Amino acid sequence: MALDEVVITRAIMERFTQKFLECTSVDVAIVGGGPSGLVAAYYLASSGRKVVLFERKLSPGGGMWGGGMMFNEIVIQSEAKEILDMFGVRTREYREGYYTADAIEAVTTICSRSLRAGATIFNCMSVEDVMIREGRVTGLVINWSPVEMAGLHVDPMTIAARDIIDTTGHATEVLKVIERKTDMRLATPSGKLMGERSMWAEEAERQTLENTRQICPGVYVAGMSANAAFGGPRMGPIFGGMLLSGRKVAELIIASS
Ligand code: 48F
Repeated sequence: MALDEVVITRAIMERFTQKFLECTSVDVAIVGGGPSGLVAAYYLASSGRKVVLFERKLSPGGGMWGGGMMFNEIVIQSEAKEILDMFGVRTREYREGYYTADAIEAVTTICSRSLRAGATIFNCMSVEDVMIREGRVTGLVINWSPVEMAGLHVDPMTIAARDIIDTTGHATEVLKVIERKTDMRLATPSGKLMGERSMWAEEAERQTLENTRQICPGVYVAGMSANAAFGGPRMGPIFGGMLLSGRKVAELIIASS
C-alpha cells in the first residue's frame, strides 16, 4: 500500500481534535504530570471520572525521571509500596522499610496505566490562568508551552472542569495565579501561599498527606505543591508521599461527588 502524507496529516488532526473536544468539559482537570498528578489521574479515571491532565513538558513524569540527582532510582517507604505493587512497578527492599524502583519503569508504567484507565494527557500544554464564576474556580486557561517559551503574543483557550488539582510541584503555579488575580482566600493559616521549607524527609512526607486537600472552591492541591502551599518542608528523592498524595486527592474528590 502506498503511503499518503496528506492522509497521515489528516489522521493526526482529526484524532487530536476529537480527543481535545472530548476534554473541553471534564469532571477533573489536573495540572502537572509528575508522580502525584499521574497517580491521581489513574484513580479518578478508574472510578469513571472524566479526567484530563495538562503537562508543560514534552514528557510527563516530572521529577521522577531523575531519581535523586539524576541517579535514576527512586526510594519509597513501606506505606507506599502497595501503590507501586498495584501498578505493577517492580520494587526491591533495600533496608527494612525502604524500597527502591527503577525511575524509568515507575514513570512509564504509571503514565501508561493512567492513560489506559481512561485519563487523557496533553503534553506540551501549560496552564496559565483559571476561569472563575461566582467565587469558584470553574476552568483552566491553557496554551501551548512553546508559545509561552518563545514569548509569542498568542491568546490561550479555556476548558471547564468541576474540580481542578494543582500538582505543579514546587512551583504551585495554579495557586499562584489564584493568589495574584483573585480575591479568594486559600485554606492555609495565612490565607495565602506559605512557601516551602528546607529539606526534612520524614516530616515532609507526613505533611504532604495532611496538606493534600481542597484549598479553595473548585481547587485541590496534592504532591509537593501541597507542602509548598502550606509551608511544609521538601523531601527530596523519596516518592512515597507523592504516590499516597495522588491517591488521597483522588479519594477526596470521589467522596465529594
Ligand atoms: O514536580 P513534579 O514531579 O510534582 P510532584 O508530583 O512530585 C514532586 C517530586 O517529583 C519531587 C519531590 C518529592 O519527591 O519533591 O520534586 O509534586 O511535577 C510537576 C509537573 O508539573 C508540570 C511540570 O512540568 C512537572 O512535570 N507543570 C508545572 N507547572 C505547570 C505544569 C503548568 N502551569 N502547566 C502545566 N504543567
